[in-house]
Amino acid sequence: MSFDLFCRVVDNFGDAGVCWRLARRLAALGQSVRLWIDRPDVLARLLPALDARACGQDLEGVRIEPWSAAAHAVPPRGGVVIEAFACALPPAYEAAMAGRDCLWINLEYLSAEPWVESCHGLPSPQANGVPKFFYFPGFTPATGGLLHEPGLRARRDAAQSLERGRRLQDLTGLASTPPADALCVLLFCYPDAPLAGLQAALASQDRPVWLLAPGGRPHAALHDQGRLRVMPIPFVPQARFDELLWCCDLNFVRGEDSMVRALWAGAPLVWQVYRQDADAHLDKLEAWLDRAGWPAPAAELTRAWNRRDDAAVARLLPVALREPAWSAWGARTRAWRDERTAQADLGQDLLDFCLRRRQTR
Ligand code: TRH
Repeated sequence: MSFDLFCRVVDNFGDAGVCWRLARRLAALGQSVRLWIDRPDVLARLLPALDARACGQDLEGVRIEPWSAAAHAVPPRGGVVIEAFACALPPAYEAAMAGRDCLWINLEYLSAEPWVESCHGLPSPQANGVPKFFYFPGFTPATGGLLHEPGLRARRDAAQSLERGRRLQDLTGLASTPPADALCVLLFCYPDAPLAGLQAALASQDRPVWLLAPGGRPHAALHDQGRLRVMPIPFVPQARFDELLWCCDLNFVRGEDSMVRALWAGAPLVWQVYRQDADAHLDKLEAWLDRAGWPAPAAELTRAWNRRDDAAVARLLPVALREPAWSAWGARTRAWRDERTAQADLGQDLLDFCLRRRQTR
């Protein structure tokens, strides 16, 4: 099938990151895919081979086009148009869909909330008569699932059989490598995270701690202290982001895409949810924690991290890092990962969904 995937960047890297991952996945499943994006410059941070000023480029089996070119584009006859995160299609393109027998998918943001199951797959009748459906990613078989590429586990296991210091150096260009007994922590968070609390907690550890901060200078609250080393590292291409997670014992991640990838990595993770109006993100966080099933110190730490409570983070992180909480946190993360990877991945599930809709017409 032919897919046209439309993406507008609202903020940060997540919109581009999820759309690019889905586009690649559909292409890997043998589909013909065009990705229309309003901020190729943001995608180029994740995909350095992309020339953000080019008018159309083929990369990894996907045709990447600037949003502006969609005004004159013809929708694929009998194909699928994915409107990511309710981005609103270009009006001329939308008008042309009716005569081209298209299927229209509204791809929603990921949420662990239970209501997602009852909305996934619902039709959304349109004035122009084009069949449109809601498609919700999620954490249960009654949702659209999560993006998960075949062979990921084997790649992770192969990488982790190699010495960690070498892998880190190869990824980041760091001159030195962490001691074998170091706790390696990745820090990918929003600027308002409670970093003073993190600093206090990590500096109090009686073992070496390496805090890896991608993308430029870390916040002034973070500095070498005691056995803590703060290591600024480059922002790595998305294709190698998993490898960075696989190097770390604990991953602080934010938004949707890095959270899912940290789950696949299987090490304990702390998630900072993207803030929304009226604190709607806190409901999302609680629903996610319900499914995560963390031991209490890890769940409380995650809440404190999202409340931006420095004192609580300084108190709770050392508890979560101590036994028996630490082993329980790791075991539960791996169990949750294994449950979720047993489910069909979002790319395959979306393709099957579209094929079924085509057959029932
Ligand atoms: O950048 P984000 O905060 O994006 C957010 C969220 O997706 C949020 O839910 C959404 O509503 C908002 O944008 C508009 O977090 P996210 O989703 O984890 O995306 C980050 C991407 O950056 C992800 O694809 C991983 C990638 N990345 C790299 O490729 N290299 C790196 O070095 C790092 C740190 C991240």
